[in-house]
Amino acid sequence: MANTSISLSFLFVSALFLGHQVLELEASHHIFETYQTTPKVLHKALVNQAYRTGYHFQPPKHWINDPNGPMVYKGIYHLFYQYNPKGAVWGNIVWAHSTSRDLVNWTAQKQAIFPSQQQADINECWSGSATILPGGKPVILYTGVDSQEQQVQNLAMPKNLSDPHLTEWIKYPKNPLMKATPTNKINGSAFRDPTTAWQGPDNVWRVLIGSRVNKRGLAILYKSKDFKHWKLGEKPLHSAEGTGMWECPDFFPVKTNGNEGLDTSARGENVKYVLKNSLDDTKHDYYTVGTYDSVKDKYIPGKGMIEGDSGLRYDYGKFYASKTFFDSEKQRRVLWGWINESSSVEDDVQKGWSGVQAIPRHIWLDKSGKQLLQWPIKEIEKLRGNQVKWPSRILEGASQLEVVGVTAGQADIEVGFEINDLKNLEVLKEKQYDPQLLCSKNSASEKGEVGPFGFLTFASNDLREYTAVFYRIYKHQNKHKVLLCSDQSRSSLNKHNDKTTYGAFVDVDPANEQLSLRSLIDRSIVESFGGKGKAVITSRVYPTLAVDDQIKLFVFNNGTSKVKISYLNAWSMNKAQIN
Ligand code: DQQ
Repeated sequence: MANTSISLSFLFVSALFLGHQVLELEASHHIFETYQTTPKVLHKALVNQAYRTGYHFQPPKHWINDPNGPMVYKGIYHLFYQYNPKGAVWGNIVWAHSTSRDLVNWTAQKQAIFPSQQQADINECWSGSATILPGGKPVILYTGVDSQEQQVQNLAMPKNLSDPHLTEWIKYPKNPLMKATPTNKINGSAFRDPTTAWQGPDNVWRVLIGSRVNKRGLAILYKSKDFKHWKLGEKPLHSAEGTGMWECPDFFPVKTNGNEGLDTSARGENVKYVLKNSLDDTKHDYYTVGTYDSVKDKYIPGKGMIEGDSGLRYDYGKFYASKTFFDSEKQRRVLWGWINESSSVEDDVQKGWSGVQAIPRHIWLDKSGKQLLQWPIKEIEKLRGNQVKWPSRILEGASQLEVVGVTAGQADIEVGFEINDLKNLEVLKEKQYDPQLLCSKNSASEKGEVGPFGFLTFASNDLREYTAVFYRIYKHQNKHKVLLCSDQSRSSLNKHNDKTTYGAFVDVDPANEQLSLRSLIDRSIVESFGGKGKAVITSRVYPTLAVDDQIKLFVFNNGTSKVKISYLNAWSMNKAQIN
């Protein structure tokens, strides 16, 4: 009997997959052949759907993934992104392009880079980065998939430098510039996503390409004097065993004092380096902070830095294939990342779209030197509309207060929590804990001592649906340990959504400082910034009851101890003009 049910379910699964013609491909995405073209009927009314975000970047329809080549040129911000012009699933990938004056409102431009060169990118045009050459001329290095399905690196240049929107791009006729050969030991199906290039003290350009050898992730180094002839470095800049394929590496200097950004080629005394890799196996972006020897071309992560999934992450929720750029207009480094979907492929096809870009974040080194801080770019605040402000008040144990007066489904909320009594904390006895696991075991509905307290976002009237973002404070090895969770377990009655609960430890001591929590809520997205940007969690949720004007927002405390709200500011967010 047991055997029969196993084989029946096996048959069912195979049929499902064959029905939709799913092909696996070593490029981090599935190909759903049947869905490569969205039926015409679905093209109608895609923009006004309830779940479409109001101020996150997204084209009117179809699939998007990685942000590519972000930069600022003559005062105009450029965002390119991986795009399927034909459907709401991954495939037919080109570089779509939009421009903006403020990183908030965007105008669509024509496709910038699309397959055209047989030996270089005839199959697809994958991720890459922009570099501003001396004299201010931008160029792009990107991965092409050639006629042999090999990943190669190519160069594209703007056609007309006097056009600040850089609408037309021409490809270097001698592409590809870097490729796998019988002698260089590079695996042409694991060789992609060039970084922004930087110049060393010898004025030679360097660039990194993501790769792997078996389970070891690699950042392959190439060097060039003229940006056209590239030579493979003697060794990768860095590698780490057990991390798998490194996609979309990003390597940049950060100041050890202050939140100003640095040009990617900057060097100096008060500078550390960040290496970020996107792990194809787990779809997480992790980073280390370390030092870079620009003569030996070696990156060394700082003491205690952990490589891989359990290391530091930009975001502990849905956020992948990210990329930073130096914003020379505002002297800051800005981070872009792709928020991948939690809906099923069938739902994506129905909606007619999939994926958005996270709100760009200002990113800099914390004064501890041990981690980065992130904060939504200041410009997003110009979308703030109606404001609600609470005087300081006590949030009793087992209570919840509704935040009335803002559009709960499209809002920006920030609260400061003070905890005066830290005597009765729950104790964590093991040496180490996985924060995500801890959050899934102790969801928002599990009563605690100090916490869970935080927000119930996308809450339905009857609280059958909500996405809870909350803190819970523990004692661990005689220290206070602050856990930030985003609990999706009750986010939707739709069984087909990914409702993984996320978690992160936040390096703050509630005995000495307030615990701040800011969430950007946008129709199906919650981006939450804990500890003033020390830990960030992004969630994508598709409620069935908490939709449009049925969405409610609460501040809640499900712990025994009371918590003081020292401030609460919330705003309704206006819609941005996007594409
Ligand atoms: N997406 C691109 C690749 C990259 C992956 C293809 C990461 O270049 O490695 O769309 O999401």
